[in-house]
This record gives sequence, C-alpha cells and structure tokens, in this order.
Amino acid sequence: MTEAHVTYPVLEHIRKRSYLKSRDEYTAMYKKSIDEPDEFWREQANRLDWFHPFQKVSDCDLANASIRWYEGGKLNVAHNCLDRHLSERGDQTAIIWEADEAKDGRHISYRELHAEVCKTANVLKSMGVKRGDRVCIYLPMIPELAYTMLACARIGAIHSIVFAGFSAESIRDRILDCEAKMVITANEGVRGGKRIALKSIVDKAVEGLEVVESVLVCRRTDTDVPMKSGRDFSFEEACSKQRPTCPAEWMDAEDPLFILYTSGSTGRPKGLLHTTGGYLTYASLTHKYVFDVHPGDVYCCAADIGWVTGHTYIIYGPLANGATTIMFESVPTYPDPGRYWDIVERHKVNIFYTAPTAIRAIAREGDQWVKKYDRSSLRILGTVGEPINPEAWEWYYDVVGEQKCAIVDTWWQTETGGIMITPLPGVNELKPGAATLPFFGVHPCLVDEEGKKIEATEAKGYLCMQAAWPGLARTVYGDHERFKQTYFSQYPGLYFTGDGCNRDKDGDYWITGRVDDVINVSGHRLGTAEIESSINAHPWVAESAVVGYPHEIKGTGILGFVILNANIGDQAKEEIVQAVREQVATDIGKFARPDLILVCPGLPKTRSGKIMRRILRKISVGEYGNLGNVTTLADPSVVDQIIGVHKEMVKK
Ligand code: 7RM
Repeated sequence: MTEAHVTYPVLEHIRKRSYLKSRDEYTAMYKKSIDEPDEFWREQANRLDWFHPFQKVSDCDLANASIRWYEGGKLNVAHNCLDRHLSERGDQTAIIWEADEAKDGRHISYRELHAEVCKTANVLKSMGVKRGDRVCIYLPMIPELAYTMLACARIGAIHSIVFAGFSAESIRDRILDCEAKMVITANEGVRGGKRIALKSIVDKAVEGLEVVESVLVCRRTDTDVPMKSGRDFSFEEACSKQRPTCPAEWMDAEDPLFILYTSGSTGRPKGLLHTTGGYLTYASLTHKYVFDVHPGDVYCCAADIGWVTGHTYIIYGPLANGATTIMFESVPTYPDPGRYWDIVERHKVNIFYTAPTAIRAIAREGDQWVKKYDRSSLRILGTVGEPINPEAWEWYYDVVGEQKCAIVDTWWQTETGGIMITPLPGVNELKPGAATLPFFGVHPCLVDEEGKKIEATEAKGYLCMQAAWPGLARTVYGDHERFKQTYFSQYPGLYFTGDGCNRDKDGDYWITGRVDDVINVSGHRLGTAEIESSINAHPWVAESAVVGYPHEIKGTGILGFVILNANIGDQAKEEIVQAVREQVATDIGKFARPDLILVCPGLPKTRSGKIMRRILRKISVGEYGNLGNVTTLADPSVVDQIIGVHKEMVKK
C-alpha cells in the first residue's frame, strides 16, 4: 500500500465530452449526496416517469435491515424502459442482438421491443400469471430473454432468472425456493458453435414439481423437443395470438421487480430481492455517469443476463436511459479470440464492459487479435466481477484502448443492485487495480477485526457501507432473518460486503477480494460450502474442504481437499477424482467443476471440529512454512501429510 502506484491522468478528449468535468464537480455532487441524501435522491428520481408521486424519499434502518425508497410512488419498469422512449426514439435500435454466428444477429428498435414485450406480457397473462407471481427464466442470451423479463415487469410478475449454465438441480432448488408457477426456457441454446439441450434440463428440473403449472418454450434452433401436453407451450405460437399492446401495471416503488440467487459462505444460494423504484433509479443513474453514455452511443456489456451485471447493465440501466445495448450470445473466443473487437468494429461500439477473466483469456492469445480490428469508436472500457490484476489492466488500457480510453474498474455486488465504487470518466486519475472512489450516495467505511471503524485515510480493513442507497437489495426472498444475519449483524448499523479492502493516502479504494468462503471463479460467484456439499454427496467421499487458489485465467481456481471413505488403490483413486469433478459439474454447473482434487488422509480441524481453511489456503499456494498458529488443531500431524500430498501434485 505504501509503494508508489502508477497513475494515469484524465484524458482531455474524454473530459471534453464527459458529463462531469472535474474532480471538484464530483466532490461537490458527492458531498451533497451524503450530506443531504433525501434531497439528492428526490432529484434523481426525476430520471424516471412516475404515474403517481412518492410521499417519502427514504425510510431506512440498516441495523434492522429495513430499507424503503420512494414509498407511495407508482411506476412501471417496462414503461420506463420502453413506452416513454417511443415518441422520441421509437425507431432507434434498443437492442443489437449479436448471435453466436454474427450473420444471424439483428437490430431491434424500441418500437419493436415494445410490441414484443406487450405480446409476451399478454401471453403470460393468458396463461394465468398475475401480479406478484414468480416466473423462473432459464434462457440463453436471445432476445426472448429481454422480452420475457420486461413482460414480467410490465404485468408486475417477479422474474427469477437462472443463468443457462446451471444444472437441473440448481434450477429445481431455485424454483422451489421462490415457488415459481411458470418456467420459461428454449428448446436449445447455442454457444461457441455448440448446442445446449436446455429444454431437457428443464424437464429434469421440474419433474414432479407441483408448483410449476406451465413451461413456455422458445425456439432458438430447428430441433424439435418433446413437449408435455397441458404443461409445455410454444412461445412463438402463443405470441402469434396476442395483440402488441398491453397496459403497464401501476407498481408501488417498493413492489418486487426480481429475485436473483447468489452464493454466500454458508448454506444454499440466497434469493436477493430487488424492488422497483429505487433499483431502477440507481441502475439508470449509475449507467449514465459511470459509462458516460450519451445519446447515439452504442454500449456493449458482454456479461450474461443470468448474473446481476446483465440485469442492471445490459437491460434495465441502458433501456431506462434510452441507449442502444448489445446482447452477446457467444463467447469471447468464438470463432476466434478477436470476437470482441470484431463486434466493436461492426457495431462501432463506444463503451465496452467485460470481466478481468475474459481480458486475461484473450490477452494471452496475442495482440494481433485486437489490432486486426478498428477500435477507434471506443471511449470507455469497463471491468467487473473480480479484482483486476495490473498486468491485465495495462493490457486493456494500452492494447485495446491504445491509451485513448478511460478504464472504469467497477466494484459492486448482486446485493448492491448497481455500481458502488468506480472511477468516473472525466473525474479522477486512474490507478491500475484500484476501483478508486465511491459513487454518489455511497458511503463506505473500513472496519477492523473488532468491528471498529478505521478513521485514518490510509487503512486496510473490511469494506462496509454506513448508509443505505436506493439500489440495495431489500431482503432474501422468504427469509428476512437470513438477510439481516448475513449483511447487517456483523457490524450493527453497517452493511457488510464480505470484501477486504485497502484505502490509500489519496482515499482511493482497492478491493482485495472476499474475506469469507465465497470465491469468484471466472467472475462467477460460488460458495465453497455448495461445492463441498456436492462433493460430499459422492458415495466414495467421506468429507471435503474447498478453497480458492490464484488461477492465471480464472482469477480463482477451485481446489478440493477430499477424504475418501476407505483405502483404495491409485487407479481407482484417479477415477474417483474425475467422478467427483463431474459430480460438481452435474450438481451445480460446469463452471463450478473443481480444477484440482487432492485426496488427503485428513483435514486440519480444531478440537471443536471446525475445518481451518486458512491453513488449506496457505498450502494451496505453497506457503508451507507460513501456516500461522496450528496449536489449536486436534491433530497437527495431518498438516504435514497434506503438505506431502500437495507437493506431489505440484511436481506433477
Ligand atoms: C457485479 C458482481 C460480487 C463480488 C464482490 C467482489 C467481486 C466485483 C469487483 C470485485 C474487485 C471489482 N456481483 N467484485 N467487482 N472485486 N474489483 N471491480 O460481480 O455478486 O456476482 O459478485 O465480486 O468480491 O463481493 S457478484
């Protein structure tokens, strides 16, 4: 923290057109947002169209996990993302769908999107979906994903999108948790030239589930799939019978908009609930200022809508702002590692947003893939999902941006609804690896082990928030106590993020990563407990402990320490190791498959039986001599045995 960091001054041509022109301007606006939050957020709510004005800006009590914004106000998210743009920009492209094969892509105008969403909304209504009902959406990155989520918003149904890489079991868990009465999927998904049998995964997920009344199936490919009569319906057929208009429900600002499941350090994934007025205000405001989006800009967030980044920054933020947003169906390396820059050239993208893991994966393929394409349209480059290592940052800045683009390293979470700590174009100097400054209305603090707020500017601690903001999740669906416990009980009066963080002498924030048992694998958030519970379900496994370790591309790799039930030969061991890895892929999804499995004779446990992961984390990075205090272990000799096995593996 004390060493000097390279800094990059604000680029003049960026400042020339940015909304904010100076650090002073940011500071003044920030100060107002913190000193007079209600005044600030009252004004910002004018970004949206309200059917009926709200009575109170905020009513929040972090200590009790009670968060309410804009109560009494009536609005509709789909109306704000569609209808209100029609008179001014009905013919402007709302969504550029960039299909797996570029030639299959198309442009969808605001007018067309409005019509499709209305038809879809009518389909949902005709099938009995009512205000407040939950709808589970398991779709690949096709336009129907945008239609269905906005259709839910239009009629007041609550969507729960499940990333199309999740397993049948994961979908089933989520459907049961939120009691979704409808599931929306596609016959097949297409990604990187490969087909994914989504409908058959859903068939497995909903088998025998009484809550699910209907399954709506979109047709992405020509493949016919079995349809269960009375339960399964063709999306296209249903739409063809509907009118392209549908009134937007008047929702209260605090009515639920969506549930999104995310992993924590313990237990099953939590269904974070986001509501209507505060979420959309925050999504819209952050999208405007962080990406400095101007009318006519083409904006591309390469995330998947199955994660919160896609919810807020592919759909809700950009569409609320009347922008042109790209939906990318494929992967960064298909058909080759130049795909991102091919997209930038073809669509003249001005703002591009992706994850460090993708940057690292394509950087190692060589600069020629970037240089092949014209990137002169680019102005802002964003990153999100995990800490970005300075090497990847510099590559993004130098090679992709040719030192002409501003980089925004945006820190935020599923829980926060939108970006929280980030540089702003035109405002601050950039430091590779630093998320830099809090966004308007965001009041961070660092606390020490004892939970005491650290006042010094230069500090290292746990990142917390001392005031509520409109984008903050309102609850864990069906379990408010868990919401309170997880985020508001550690440090009473504060929201605890679960991240460690440094603050440098300039007051800039550097997020160091999770301090709990959550790991970020290729930008996908996973709980080690979930992976362990899948591993432990294998008949040959007695027990396991999972840790993350530094991985060149993924950021964090998954290492499982596994104890088998009985002594078995090396040949069988190898088979079991593979079977265990597959088990996790089947239970959770391929992206959760452990990179390494280490069969060990025991695990380091305290006398009370708690696994000391701290020791396993040290071993995973080869810090055998630096394990800290091991005297509380029930059997300290197990440590040397594990080190032995780890050394063997490293040798191989
Ligand atoms: C948006 C998203 C949240 C966790 C968070 C951090 C990590 C995200 C950054 C980052 C360092 C960043 N939501 N994280 N962004 N760490 N710098 N710019 O990723 O709920 O899936 O994950 O991701 O650990 O707590 S998430």
